[in-house]
Amino acid sequence: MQSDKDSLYANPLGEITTFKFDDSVVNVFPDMIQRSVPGYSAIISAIGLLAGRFSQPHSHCYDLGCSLGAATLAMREQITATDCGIVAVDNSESMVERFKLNLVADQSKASIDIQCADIRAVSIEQASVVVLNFTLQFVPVADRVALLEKIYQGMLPGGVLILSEKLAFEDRRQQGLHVDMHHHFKKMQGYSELEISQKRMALENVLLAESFAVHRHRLKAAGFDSVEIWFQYFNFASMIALK
Ligand code: GEK
Repeated sequence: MQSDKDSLYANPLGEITTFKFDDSVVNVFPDMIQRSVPGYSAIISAIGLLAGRFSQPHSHCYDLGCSLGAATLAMREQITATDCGIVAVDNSESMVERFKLNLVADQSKASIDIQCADIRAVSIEQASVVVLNFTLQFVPVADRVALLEKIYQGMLPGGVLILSEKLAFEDRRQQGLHVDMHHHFKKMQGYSELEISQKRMALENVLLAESFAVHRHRLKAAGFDSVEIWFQYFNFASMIALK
């Protein structure tokens, strides 16, 4: 996907305002997420492969917090089940408008329905695949269990939830190490110390990371009895929860 280079935090900002998924972010988003989330491309490709395996005939696949639709497009390429459509949801109007503008029809079997809505308010029905790719971390902690319960209730037996998140670590040394290594990763991707620290401030209280133990406990409480991490690169991980 084409993208401008992310330089939103390159110059000293007098006041750091809270991070928002607005037009300025949308313009640089593919570059930003690629250079900020270790393993992002590998996760996107694997989401496609998982959708190929888990999508069921006469079902829906959901991409919740779809941004510009990278996971949706990866799923569309791999879904072969009949009457299996993708529902892509994001509450940023800027994201949804750009995704609709970029979306071109192709020969794929799966249809794509893009909705501008809060994922806490959408209904989940007949779901064979549900993707929360770095989205739950932006949902208030108090609302997370209800959202996961709703997803579980709306899923078909044999369905999969793919949950990717920035992780926090209960062990202080592990937390320090992973934060530090992510910082080095971003430097290697060309971000300056100033960009890294201003972005960190903008995300404070917006991106709320939790430990794998907390995620697993909550997923199990929501009904998923089988939960594992299938991918991890420093403090960025992707989990699979099976119904
Ligand atoms: C990808 N999944 O490229 N309802 C709907 N959307 C929301 C909500 C909410 N309550 N909260 C946040 N979002 C994508 C990347 S980005 C991750 C996901 C990142 C949306 C928000 O508008 C943004 O587009 C997305 O979740 C998070 O695979 O930027 O680190």
